[in-house]
Amino acid sequence: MAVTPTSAELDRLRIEVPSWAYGNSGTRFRVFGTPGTPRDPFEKVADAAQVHAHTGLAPTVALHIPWDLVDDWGALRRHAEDLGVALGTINSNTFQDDDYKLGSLTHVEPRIRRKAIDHHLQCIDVMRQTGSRDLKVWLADGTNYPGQDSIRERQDRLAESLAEIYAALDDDHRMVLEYKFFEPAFYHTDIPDWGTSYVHCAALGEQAKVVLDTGHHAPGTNIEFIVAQLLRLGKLGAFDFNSRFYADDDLMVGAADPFQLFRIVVELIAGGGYGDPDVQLVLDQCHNIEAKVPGQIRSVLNVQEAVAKALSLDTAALDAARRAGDVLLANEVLMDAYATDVRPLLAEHRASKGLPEDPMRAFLASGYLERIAEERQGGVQAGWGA
Ligand code: AOS
Ligand code: ZN
Ligand code: ZN
Repeated sequence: MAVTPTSAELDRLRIEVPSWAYGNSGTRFRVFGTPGTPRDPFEKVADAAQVHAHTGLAPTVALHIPWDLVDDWGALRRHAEDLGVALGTINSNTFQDDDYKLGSLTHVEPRIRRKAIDHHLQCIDVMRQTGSRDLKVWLADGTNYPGQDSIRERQDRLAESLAEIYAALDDDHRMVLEYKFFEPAFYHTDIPDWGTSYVHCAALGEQAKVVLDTGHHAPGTNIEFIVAQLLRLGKLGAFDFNSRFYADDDLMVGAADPFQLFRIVVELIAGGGYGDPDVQLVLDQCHNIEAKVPGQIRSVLNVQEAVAKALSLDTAALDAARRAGDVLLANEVLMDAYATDVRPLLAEHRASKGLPEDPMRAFLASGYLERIAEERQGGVQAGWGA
């Protein structure tokens, strides 16, 4: 009872990959090195380009300031273009400086807020040089203890700081505001949920949208509901895809719960967000123990599989079952789509585009990993804990 997705439908998938996924990362216990780790942003972009070359799915690379600071943005941009990709979202960072221990855009001291705002203005300047559309703001701001600071005043300061940054955006820029329910703050977080992000985005204006990171909710949260709601409101700006078992695990998307990923994509399609450039799909992952480039290839393929399954949904049959109040049939129609083995279809689709039928095997056979292990010595950490 499933339908077959068309090639044109499959072709609408675009996934942005994060520069930090190619650097070494780890936990607070240990950062394991990987042979061939990039030593600079140019090498990170080169690794990202391998993902696109083998899958045809990842044409842009998200950058992180200051982790990816370079002297010559034009050179990085040309380097990306020469390798067949483009520079994407610019991520700010106000969480790795002693000044930000008690907050950044929400900090009680005007001097620290000024510094955090200026950092975002610097990011906007970088966007002008990289040709990026989106400024992604994720804040570690929050408190650890009841009474530590005024929750309400922090919201007011946040609104004021965001307004100043928003006012500096060019007309073709967007601010995408990410929420996270806890960590590193453990008592309260200043943007803990989609509602708070939405409230600030709505106050800022049309160019501000919410970022939904799939690892940033309490266990058991119905994420597809949030997707449906934000799409209804025209405020879903981007996804950070990853998967989690416990907290913000940043594991490969689709690894922990492929059924949840499918359900999210079903709502994305139903709400008109699939293939809409205004709803940017981005990976936000850290490959702690697996090789980075294959980890990214696996991730984009997992998203592609979820999309192909969701596109296999017989929406006419589902609609009829819903109208008839046939609970069991509606559920069966949905599960039929999920149970569809889309791998042969995707292999055929790739071949028709001149791509390898099995991108993972093709990449592993290409010798790229061996080459970078030889050429690159002393690669860098992704930035976490750096
Ligand atoms: C942090 O938990 C978030 O997921 C952010 O998206 C963060 O900006 C990203 O992980 C890299 O800095
Ligand atoms: Zn994220
Ligand atoms: Zn996160």
